[in-house]
Formats: sequence, C-alpha cells, structure tokens
Amino acid sequence: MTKFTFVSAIAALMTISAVAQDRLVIPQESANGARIQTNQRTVSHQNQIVARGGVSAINVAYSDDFSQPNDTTSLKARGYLPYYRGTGPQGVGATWFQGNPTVFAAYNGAADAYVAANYQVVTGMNDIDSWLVTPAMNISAGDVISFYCRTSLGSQWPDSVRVMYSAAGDSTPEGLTWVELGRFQAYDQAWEQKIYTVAASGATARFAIRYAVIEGGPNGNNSNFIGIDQLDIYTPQAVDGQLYAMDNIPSGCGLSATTPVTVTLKNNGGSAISGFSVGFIVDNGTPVNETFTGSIASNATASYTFTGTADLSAPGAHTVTAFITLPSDGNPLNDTLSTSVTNIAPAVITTTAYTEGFESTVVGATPPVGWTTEDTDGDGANWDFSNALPNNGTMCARIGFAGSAVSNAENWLITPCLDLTAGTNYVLEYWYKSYDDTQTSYELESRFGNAAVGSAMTNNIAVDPLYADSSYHLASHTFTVPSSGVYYVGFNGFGAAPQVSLRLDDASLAVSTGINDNTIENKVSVYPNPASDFLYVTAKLKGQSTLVIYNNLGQEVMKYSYNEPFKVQLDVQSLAKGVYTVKINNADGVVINKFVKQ
Ligand SMILES: [Ca+2]
Ligand SMILES: [Ca+2]
Ligand SMILES: [Ca+2]
Ligand SMILES: [Ca+2]
Repeated sequence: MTKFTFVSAIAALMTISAVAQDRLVIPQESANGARIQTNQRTVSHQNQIVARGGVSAINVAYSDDFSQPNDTTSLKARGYLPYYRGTGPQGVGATWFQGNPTVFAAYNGAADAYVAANYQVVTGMNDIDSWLVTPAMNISAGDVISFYCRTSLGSQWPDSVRVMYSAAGDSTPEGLTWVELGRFQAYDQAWEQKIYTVAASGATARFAIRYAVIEGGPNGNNSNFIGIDQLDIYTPQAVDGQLYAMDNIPSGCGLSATTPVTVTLKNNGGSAISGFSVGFIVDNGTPVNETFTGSIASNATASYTFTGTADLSAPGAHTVTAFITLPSDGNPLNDTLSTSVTNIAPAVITTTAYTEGFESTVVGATPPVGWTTEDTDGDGANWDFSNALPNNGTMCARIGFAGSAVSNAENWLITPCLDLTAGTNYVLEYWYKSYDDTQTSYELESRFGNAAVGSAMTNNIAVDPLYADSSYHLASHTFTVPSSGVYYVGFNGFGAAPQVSLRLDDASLAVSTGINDNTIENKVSVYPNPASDFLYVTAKLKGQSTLVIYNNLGQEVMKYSYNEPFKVQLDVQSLAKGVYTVKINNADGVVINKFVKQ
C-alpha cells in the first residue's frame, strides 16, 4: 500500500510524459537486501571488459544497430511490426520508442540509438505484452538471434522479456506457429548479450521480442524500462572460439610479479569446443601458453584463470594481451583482447616535504589524484573536500558534515603510496580543526599501513587531542616503519555520535632532518612581506608563546599569547606604513622577523 501512495503522489506532482521515463527508485529501498545482491552482481560485471568481438557470420540474415530513428513510424518503415497486446487501454507510452539517453546510453552508436519500451505502455496494474516483430527473412536451422538488452541502473522492478520465433512467418501475435526461444529478466547494470539458436528453418521466418510483464504498469510491481540494441540474426561459423572478456586488473602501487589473469572464453560455433590453446603476454615479454581442458557448449561461456601469472612489478604502464587458438576457427578477428594497467611508482619521501593542501580538489567527494577515502562504517558520512574554512588556499579536507549517528564511526582519508625506508625518522604534520567550539567534533588519528584501505592501517602514529575551540591546530608526529617498502598514511576521522565536522589541511611528510628540525627559526613563518591588509604568522611551537609587533621606534603595537602551535591572521590595516618587527618568545628560543607595512 505504501508503494501505491508513493506512485500516486509522484503522479500528482509531475506531468507524465508520453516519451520514455525512467521509473523513480524509492531511495529507502536502495539500501535493502535486494540492492546488496545487485551490487555484488555489479562487481563481476564491471570487472570485465566486454568486447562484442564481431559477429562471425557466414550468412547475415539481418542486422540493426538502431542508429536509424526508432519511433513507431520509422520502425514500420524498416519492416518491423510493433503490436500493443497489453490488458486494458494503452497508457501514455508508445509500444516501442526511441532510446532515452537520460535513462541510459545505447549499447553502440549515438546515446539514443536503441529501441525502448517502458511501464507506461499500460495503465494501472495491467499486464504488458508489447511485441516487436522483425521483418521476414530466410532462416536455416542452427541460425541464431543475438541482441543486447538492459534496464535502468538500480531498477527495483523485474522487467521480463520473451524471445519468439515463427518459421512460418506469422506476422501478428495471434499467429499459431510462434514458439518461445527463451525468456529473461532485463539486467540493470550493463548491456547484456542475449543469444538464442533456432531449431527449424523457414524461408520467410520472423522473430519477435516481447516486453511481457504480468501486473506491469504504473501501479504494478514488475515493470520499469528496457532497451534493445544491436540485433543480429545470422548463421554462425561451424567453429568459432572467442576471447570474450578479460577481468580488469586495477592500476595501483606495488603491483605483484605474480598477478592473476582471468578471461572469459565463448563458443560462437555450432558445436562444443574443448582442449584448445589459450595464452597471454605482458608487454613484449614471453607468452604464457596453456591448454583449456574443459568443454564449452555452443553459445556458452567459460571463465578461465591462467595457472601462469603476469609480472607487473616494474613501475609504469603495462599491456596484458590474452588470446585463444582454436583449429579451424572461422573467425580470427575475435580471438584477442587486451587490458592496460599501470603500476604507479610510489612517492619517495626525502627531506623536502611531500605536501598536500587539497588545492587540486573541487567541492565534492573526489580526492586528489592517488588519494582515497573510505566510509568504513558505511553510514554515508565520509571525507569530502570543502571550500569553507581551509587552513591555507581555498580548499581543505573535511569529515562528517552530515550523516547518521554511528558510534566510533571510522572514516579514512588515505595518501597515495609512499616509498619509506626502515630506520628513517619521518615527520608527519597536518593542521586540523573542529567546525565550531560548541559541539564535539569527530576525533582524528593517523596511522600507516601497506594498503590503501582502513583495515590495513594497523600501525599507530598518533591520536590527536580534541580541542574545544574552532581554531586550526598543528599535529606534528614522528614515526618509523618496520621495514623498507611501500606504505600509505591514513587519517581516521572517528568518534561517538553525534559529531560536527572536522577539517584537515596542509598535510606534509618529510624525512626528519634531526637538528634542523629543532631550529626554532624553521618553525616560524611570517608572510606576506610587504603586507598591506593582513599578516599571517604560523608557529609550530610547543607550549606557551608570545607574539609582539614593534614599530620602528621600538614601541609595542600588538601583543598576543598562545598555549600551543598557532596560525593566525593579524589585521594590520590600521598600522602606519613602515618597517615592523615581529618577535616571538618561546621556551625553545626567540624568533625575530621583519615586515614592511605598505
Ligand atoms: Ca545502437
Ligand atoms: Ca574466433
Ligand atoms: Ca588547503
Ligand atoms: Ca562514515
């Protein structure tokens, strides 16, 4: 009942167009159990580079990439016969219509170059039965119909499709010789190839694709939106193996010398194939040749992980090319696929600091190149990048502006890979602040680990103190790594709910220079010089400090005290033009700077 209310409310709020509309996904449902299954499916599909690889046709009876207009009139002009056979009166949607790129883009060609059908073809909760009958053609037993189909991303409704064949060439749904070649529910994450083999020949045979949904329609629970693209009807080669897909190998740091290679093999031929050669080659290296010992039925696929592995340990770009070799293969054009992968060279840390002020980011969730974020507790509150309240420049990193209350929520902001050496003292520094001084902010800790995920951040650097104010505070920590290698430093914004946001800016990592680090002059900067409106003073000094500004007569014109490292913006607009002295007193010593007021 809830859903009817929702749909009715939406219908009342918006004018339902007669052209393609994607069905609205109720946001609350996106987090339920069914959606988790969908996400798991996503992984296996998105990891694959699917190449159509070319139809290995001896005799192409029919082919349509739907690059021509696909409205009812244009479909009929090309010999298609669209039929509405839903129950009840037709709704506001056409039976079949031009693809809508705002729902998803075509499998090939222009973004709208596919034919589509949707839930608005009927009214209420009526059954959908929309036929797209092909032109008549000469078909032999063993010929196949192949096309691509999908529904919209995250769709909650099981759009159903049936594939029909009439050897006698029935031209209406009421014909008596239609047989069903197969049926399926449209996949929502990507275009999927559907392929069916015909058993009976026919000189004027026809196929039909049916969008057939029981209790579809705007108030039904089963229909949404489907697309059909790249239709091919042909006689397959007697023998045709295909290197159909290759699992993506993600680029990253420190890629292994023994990286697994997994491919999907496909049999486009008329009979089963077995015991054939497969192989791969990395760049211009030595090919790995193995034998696929299984059997793949006609039109079926099989996954194969090579026993041999790819050596991707050298930094830089690599190309992995996989291939299949089948005797008497009638189509050699689909026997090879390649994937590119980059082994990213880690940043070498020296006495010159590696720095990140987040100035390359824009407002939103995308971190600087090589950085990653992780909403470990999955509450939707995670690090993002903000132009409000940076320490320097215009941008900073931020955690927890919104989100649900999860105790000890973990949220990681992780550096790119770093080349660190055992026995070396590294100095990690960053500035952080709470959003305001009236509420508790997230807490902050820094750790390091050997992978860019929170679970790998097993080495503590420090937990930073939580200040009950809204000023930036400097964190300065020294750490060593247990053995030389590739590491990542992670910043974890965590705490018991509720929290206000925490900001982090001007992170740096450098090899400690020992005694120079203790030179008080290196810990203080005064800029700009000359200054006209504001003077900025940054002092990475522990304990109490006083800052005094004297004019050229030695008179004190400003005086401040601080209890910890500080960064301040001083308004000097009211000072007369001239040379001034900035004197900072701390237990570690005295630092004197001069600046010119313009
Ligand atoms: Ca197309
Ligand atoms: Ca082939
Ligand atoms: Ca910044
Ligand atoms: Ca979170």
